[in-house]
Amino acid sequence: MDFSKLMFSLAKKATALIAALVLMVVSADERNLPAPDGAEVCGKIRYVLLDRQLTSQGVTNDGEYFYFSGNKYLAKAPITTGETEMANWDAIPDELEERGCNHIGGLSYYNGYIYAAIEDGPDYLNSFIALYDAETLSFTGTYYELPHELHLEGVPWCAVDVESNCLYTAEWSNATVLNIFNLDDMTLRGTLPLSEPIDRIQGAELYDGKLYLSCDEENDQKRILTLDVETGLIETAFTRNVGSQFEAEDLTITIDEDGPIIHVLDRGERRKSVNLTSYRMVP
Ligand SMILES: [Ca+2]
Repeated sequence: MDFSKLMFSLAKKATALIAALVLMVVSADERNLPAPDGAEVCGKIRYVLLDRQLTSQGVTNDGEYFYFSGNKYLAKAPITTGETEMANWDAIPDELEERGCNHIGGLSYYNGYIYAAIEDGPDYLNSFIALYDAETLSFTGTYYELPHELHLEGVPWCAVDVESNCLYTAEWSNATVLNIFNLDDMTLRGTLPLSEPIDRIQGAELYDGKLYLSCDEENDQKRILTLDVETGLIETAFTRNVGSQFEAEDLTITIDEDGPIIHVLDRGERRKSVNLTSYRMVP
């Protein structure tokens, strides 16, 4: 083995060792988290070090891969292992960076594309949906500007509805309506009044006629809400009890023979990990 290969192999081993140590610390730190109400935890993946940067904001899936976003990054990991195996470290296109964009938020997969919500915090004057090739994670060249008057605090998430051929967004703070855009050209189809305002929603995905919403409440509950896309009715699906030391981020849903599994990202500032926790709802 030549010297550079030896150094690379040593560096990889050292990184794996550090990751194992960090994982041990964060796992021990989470021992006493309370159980959720209305759901059971059926899996948890912890991401640390570089993987934590890649996975800290958005998540979606195509049945085979999870797709993640960090502030400026995209990554993918097989659902079976959860191990990141491809990344785009410069995912915000130049034309959107020139408009001040610095944050890729929630993701939604459809038909070979990742639909990504991109915004320009802290000004929040420019909100976009950008399309990425799910196979390569590269930007397709297609993006759409969203109306500012419906996104006064940016666009934290988006969710595709295949059946209705549309994409949903909402305001981040105290949203009173759901925004509905035609998927083909992102023109506004309309807005749906909600049965009650929803606050601090960080991510969403559609399952069986309802949007499941990840709510970053400023308490320990971090509920998952449902929004009926026909009626606008808001209900609590289950309560995660994750703790306020985590920031709830995006979610995604997979389906197996026993029904839906809801996978939710949480970003721990103090705990130095991003967790993807999988829940199965119980009656
Ligand atoms: Ca999502």
